[in-house]
Amino acid sequence: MESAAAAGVEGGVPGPPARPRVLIVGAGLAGLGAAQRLLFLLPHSRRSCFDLRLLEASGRVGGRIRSGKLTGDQVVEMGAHWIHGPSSGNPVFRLAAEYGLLDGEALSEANQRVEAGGHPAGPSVCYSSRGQRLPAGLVDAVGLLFSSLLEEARQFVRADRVPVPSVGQYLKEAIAQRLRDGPEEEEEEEEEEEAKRLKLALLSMYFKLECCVSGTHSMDLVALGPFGEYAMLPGLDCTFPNGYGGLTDRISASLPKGTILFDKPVRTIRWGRACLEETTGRSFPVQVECEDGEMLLADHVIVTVPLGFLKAHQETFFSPLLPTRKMAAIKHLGFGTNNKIFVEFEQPFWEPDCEMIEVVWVDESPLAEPAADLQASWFQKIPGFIVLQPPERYGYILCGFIAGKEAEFLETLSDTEVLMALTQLFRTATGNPQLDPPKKILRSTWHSEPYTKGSYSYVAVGSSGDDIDALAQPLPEEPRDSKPLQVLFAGEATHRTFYSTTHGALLSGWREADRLIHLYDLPESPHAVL
Ligand code: 6YU
Repeated sequence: MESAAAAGVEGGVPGPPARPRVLIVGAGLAGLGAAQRLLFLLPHSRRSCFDLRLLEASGRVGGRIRSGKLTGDQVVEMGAHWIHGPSSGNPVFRLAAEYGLLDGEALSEANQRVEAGGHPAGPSVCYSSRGQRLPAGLVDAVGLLFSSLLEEARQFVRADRVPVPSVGQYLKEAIAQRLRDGPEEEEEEEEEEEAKRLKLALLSMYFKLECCVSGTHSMDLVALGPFGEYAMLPGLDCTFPNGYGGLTDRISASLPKGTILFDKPVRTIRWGRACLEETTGRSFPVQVECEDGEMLLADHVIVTVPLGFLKAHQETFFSPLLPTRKMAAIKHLGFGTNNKIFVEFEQPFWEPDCEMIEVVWVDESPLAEPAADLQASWFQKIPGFIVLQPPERYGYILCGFIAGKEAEFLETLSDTEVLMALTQLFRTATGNPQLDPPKKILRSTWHSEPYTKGSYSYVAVGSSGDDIDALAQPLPEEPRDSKPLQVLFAGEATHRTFYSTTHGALLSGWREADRLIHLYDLPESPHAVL
């Protein structure tokens, strides 16, 4: 193992200790977290132990944390929305609390103790495509059934074998079985059929909601065995009153000026070959080639680019290619699209305390093939809309979620086309053909973002948590004769139990920073928030 002092001896000539040079690719939460941990290792020292820079392809920090403005001062989240499980075990919650970014309710002990199972709860209204409100009792009962089936699906994490490969297949078989086991009295047959159809339509809506949660086109793509590995923390999901972006802005502001190089996309990471730097006489095992042609040398590179980017560019992003096991992990893990559509109304058509508006298409069933004509039916994939609360802060804004191919198709449409389709949807759902159209629209296009190419990762059929661990393994795999930890991997998709979340991203950045800290035998220090 190399020590920090040894790193300062170049070519046998002792000089001032040369600090290990670290490049971090990507200034999302994983990259920023790693930088902060490495730079503030010695909180009272002005000189950091590492010579560190962050290379960010875009002109801003935050990556998939992106707060935007629809109109006026209201902040809306184009990417991450909630702190999932805001309680002491969640590092994003702790950091946000330390920075004073959360409101009193989110910080309260009571909020932290709620076991909500990962989903925000609150008063909601559910409309059917026949323009009627569905009875809350029925909606809740079907919701409970769906949650209990999901919970069953999570239990296979402890099983040796799975009955079917995907969560979707498991849920559908369980639903079909329940239908077969249902009451059979003939005189109630017709009524039963109608009730059954409505329940299936409601279940279909819950499937779509779950696609948004998992960031996938279909639950048929989500692997059953590892589904229960995703870990949920206690606490009722909370938001940042002034925007999630406050968190990454604060971390970024704590870093020394000039640490982050913006508009600096990396083209290729060349590893495993020593390269001499003439100006210093130092030899570096990694060369990072940027899109602008600049070549930067480093002892260590922490790669935090999204899995979607790796899927699209892994053939050219690394030279030599990644080991086969890692390439397979990148190929097999899932990375889907979840988009948001914000619409602002002059007047609300919902009750003041309503937090969620769901829409159920009465002819749908999770047991039937989904509609194939995206142009005609993409908007039916939207399971519902969150009402941004409170109205004193936001006015009347709804945030629709949509996942999968329909979310990607949405990115090809103009704002006017989307507004027209949504106006029709709201009129159909409320049964009010005169309902005024929304006055403004703002939406995300995560699939088209060249440095993201989707929203977040999931464990797809054909992959497992072992693939996540393989992705997280640093290179070279067996550093017998070469320098260790040349390329390290962080980012949400590298966290086995918290993938797809901001806390998974932050923890992965800290994990890789700690790898380097241990390599140089540096003292463990509590991470300093400045
Ligand atoms: C959460 C939430 N949330 C909604 C939507 C999205 C996401 N997430 P980054 O991408 O941030 O940074 C990488 C940087 O690298 C970036 O800046 C690039 O520009 C740069 N880069 C790329 N290529 C480069 C190159 N070549 N050169 C240089 N730089 C380059 N998470 O906790 N709460 O409410 C949501 C949501 C629409 C898109 C979310 C949520 C996910 C997080 O946003 C995401 O994980 C982190 O921000 C990623 O940080 P990072 O640093 O890794 O990458 C059972 C089971 C189910 C599992 N799922 C459970 C549900 C959890 C998901 N949550 C729900 C969704 C919402 C609403």
